[in-house]
Amino acid sequence: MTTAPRLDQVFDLDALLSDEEREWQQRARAFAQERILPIIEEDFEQRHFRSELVRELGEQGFLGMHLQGYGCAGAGAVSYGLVCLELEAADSGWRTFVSVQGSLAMSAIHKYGSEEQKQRWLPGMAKGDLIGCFALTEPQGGSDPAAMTTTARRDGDEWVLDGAKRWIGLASLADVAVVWARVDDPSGGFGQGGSAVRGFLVPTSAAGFTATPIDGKLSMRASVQCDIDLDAVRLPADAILPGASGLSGPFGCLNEARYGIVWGAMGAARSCFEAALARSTEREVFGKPIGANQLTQAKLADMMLELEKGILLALHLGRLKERGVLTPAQVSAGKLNSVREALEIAHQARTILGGDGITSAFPVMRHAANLESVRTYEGTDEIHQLILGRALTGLAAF
Ligand code: TGC
Repeated sequence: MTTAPRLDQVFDLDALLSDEEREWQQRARAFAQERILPIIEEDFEQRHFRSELVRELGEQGFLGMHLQGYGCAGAGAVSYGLVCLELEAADSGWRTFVSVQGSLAMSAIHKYGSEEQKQRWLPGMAKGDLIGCFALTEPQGGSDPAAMTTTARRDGDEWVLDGAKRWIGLASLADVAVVWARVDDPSGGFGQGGSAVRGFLVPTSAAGFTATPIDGKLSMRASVQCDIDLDAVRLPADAILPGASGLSGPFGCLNEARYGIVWGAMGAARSCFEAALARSTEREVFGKPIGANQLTQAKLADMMLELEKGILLALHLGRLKERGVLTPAQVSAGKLNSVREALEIAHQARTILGGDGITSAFPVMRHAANLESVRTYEGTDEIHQLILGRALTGLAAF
């Protein structure tokens, strides 16, 4: 019997990484294996978010790690992607935490905040002492933020926010919410006239702010997503993010989070593939290991190809991002491909595991269930197909 090459030797990804990138990956892999994997099945079963791990993520340097200054690590895009991959190999919920905190909430403050806002929030968020959330999606749906109904109006020296948000990760645990709201007050100090979507930093202790965890989730059970109610929340004049006006503000942050998913979903896929591969040599049916069957080998080969191609695409996009030339349409291509293929790999892995594949003895159903959320948030498959369709034809179909 010939010795099988290690999975990571087939396309030799390691050879394409720098020492620093490999170090970040190893650090994240060790964290995932030592701190998340031993407890994740129980947390998923019990619907428990283990908040004590947040500061540990900060100590590892993972929170806002792609940002410069303010206590952030200033790492490259590929290093950040590799950390996302390793965390999501354990559970999508923990990669989601790092995405919401770093790519969404911290990125919004870093990109669009005043110096005072950055100093106030970012160092504590990088350490994991403070948690942020990003409130864009509303109850009527997440695909069309332009239909936003949450409003912010000026009342003397204050802003008053009214509205509702849904599916907001971490909101009930957060210290600060980045809330996107429609400002329909030409005299509101912008000199622009008309209405514009603007971002506000809302301390979650503010009167009128309520976050309620959403029950009944069969996916992402080890993380928290919430409804938010904003009932005449009063904020000081300087709560507005000065650097963002219009939907390009929140979309600029979504680009960051979607990029993390391009890598992260491949981590979930890798775990499913590894479980199926190991099982294929251990379990015997019809007097031989199931991996000795041609149909099983065909499945394994196709899973490996999509996994490795997905990782290479993520790496390519990461290199473009580091050069500052990554476009939103390219991010859409990556998000669409990674999550779609990760789900297919999870489903194929389940078939190789047979009936045992539906139990928590293997991580596959948990990953498959989580990936249904990942497929939906940060732009559904259909939204990313339409973004690509527009890029190809020049015609918007939404
Ligand atoms: P349109 O409304 O015409 O454009 C508005 C402005 O935004 C600009 N823009 C972008 N800028 C940067 N990056 C991008 N990816 C951008 N996409 C659009 C655009 O150029 C325009 O700028 P300006 O200066 O001309 O005003 O929007 P559109 O027609 O370009 O886009 C339509 C569509 C459908 C593609 C867009 O609405 C879309 O991407 N929809 C999906 C939104 C989405 O992903 N929602 C899910 C959010 S996930 C979430 O909220 C949960 S957070 C995670 C958690 O808490 O767990």
